[in-house]
Amino acid sequence: MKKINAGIIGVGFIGVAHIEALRRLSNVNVVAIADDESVVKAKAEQLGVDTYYSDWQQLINSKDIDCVHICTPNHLHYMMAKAALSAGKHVVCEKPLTTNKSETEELVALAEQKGLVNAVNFNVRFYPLVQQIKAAIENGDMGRIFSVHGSYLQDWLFYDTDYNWRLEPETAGESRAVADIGSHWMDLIEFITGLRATEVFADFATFHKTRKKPLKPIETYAGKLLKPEDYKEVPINTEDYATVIFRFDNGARGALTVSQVCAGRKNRITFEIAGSKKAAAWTSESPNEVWIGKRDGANELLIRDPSLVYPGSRELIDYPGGHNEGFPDTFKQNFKKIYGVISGEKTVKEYPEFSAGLRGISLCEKIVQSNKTDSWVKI
Ligand code: NAI
Ligand code: SOE
Repeated sequence: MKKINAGIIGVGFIGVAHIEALRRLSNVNVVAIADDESVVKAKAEQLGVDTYYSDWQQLINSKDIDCVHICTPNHLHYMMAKAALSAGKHVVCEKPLTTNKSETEELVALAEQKGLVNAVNFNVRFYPLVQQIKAAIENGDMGRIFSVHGSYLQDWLFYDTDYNWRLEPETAGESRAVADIGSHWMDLIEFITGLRATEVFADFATFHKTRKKPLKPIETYAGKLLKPEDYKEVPINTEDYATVIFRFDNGARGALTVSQVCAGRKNRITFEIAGSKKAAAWTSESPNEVWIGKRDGANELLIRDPSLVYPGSRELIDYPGGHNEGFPDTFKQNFKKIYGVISGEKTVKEYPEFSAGLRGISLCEKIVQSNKTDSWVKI
C-alpha cells in the first residue's frame, strides 16, 4: 500500500491530537512538523517525528509532503492554507477555517481550482451516534423537525487570570465563543438535520471586561502559581458568552447558548432535536448514548453498538458496544474519510470541506452583526 505523507504545522494542543489520530491509520506517515524555533526540536523528539522546521513554508514546499495539517492559531490558517494549496498540497485545516468571509471564499475557490482535497476538522460530526441521529432524520424516523436547542459550555476561561491567544481578536478573530465553539454546534446541527439557518438573533456578554495577561510564558493550568507582578491587566473585546436564536428554512426554531465561563462544564456540547414523531438528545460528555424521546411509549436510551445502528454510523465504530470511543476517535474517523479520498480508495467526500468552513464563518459574521444591531439578521 502506498503511504501518504502528512506534515503538521503547529503542534500545541490539537496538532498532537492530529498526529496521534493519523498514526492510527494504515495509509498515512507523519513525516514532518513545523512550529516555533524555541520548541520544535524538542517537540519532534517527544513525538518521534524525524523532520522538523521552524519555518512553516519549508514544510509546505517539501517535496516529501502530500498533505498539510494546519493546527495553528486562527489568523494563520488563511495564509498557510493558501500557500499549501498553491504548492499543490492537500489541506486539512482546523476550525474556524479563517477569521473572515472574504479570505474563506478565496480559499474555497482556490481549492476548487486546484482540484485538491480540502477539509476542515469539524470533528464532532464523527461521533457515531451523531451520525445515527442524522440517519434517523433522513429515514423519517423523527418526522418533521420542529425545534433544536442546545449549548456548548466550558470553564477553562472562567477566572480573569485565565489567558490564551483566543482572547485576542487579532489572533482569533472578532468573535470568540461563537467562532471557537459555537461553530462546532452550528455545523453539527445543519449537518444532522439537513436544515439551513435563515435568520439569527444574538445577544453577547463579556463578563470579564479585563483579564490578567501573564507577562511570562506559563504552562497550561499553572496560572495559580503566578504572583500579581507577573500579570498585566488588559481589556477584553470578545464574548465570554452568547445566546443565539435561529429560524430554519423549514420553519423550525433553534436556540444555542455558548459560554467559556461556565463552572464545572469542561467541554460540553449538547443538543436536543424535537421532531413530529420523536425527539433525540445527545451530549459529548457521554457520547456513547443517545436519548430518544417518545410521546406514546417509554423513552429509549440507545447505547453505541455496531449491531444497533444504521450503516453510516456503524462505519464510524471500531470497537464493540461497551468499549467506549470518544474525542480522539472522532479525529481518526474524519481523517480516515479524508485520506480515503486522497488515496483514491474513496470517491465520495464524507467529510467537511472548505465550503463547510465558509458556511461557519458566514453564520458567525451574521451573529456578530445581530449582536451589534440588536436585531434579527437574515443569512
Ligand atoms: P495551541 O496554542 O495549543 O497550539 C498552537 C501551536 O501553533 C503552538 O504550538 C504554536 O507555537 C504554533 N504556532 C503558532 N504560530 C506558528 C507559526 N507561525 N508557525 C508554526 N507554528 C506556529 O492551540 P490549539 O488549541 O492547538 O489550537 C490550534 C487550532 O486548532 C485553533 O484554530 C483551534 O480553533 C483549533 N482547535 C480545534 C479543536 C477541535 O476539536 N477541532 C480543538 C482545539 C483547537
Ligand atoms: C477551546 O475552546 C477548544 O479547544 C476549541 O478550540 C475546540 O474547537 C473545541 O473542540 C474544544 O475547545
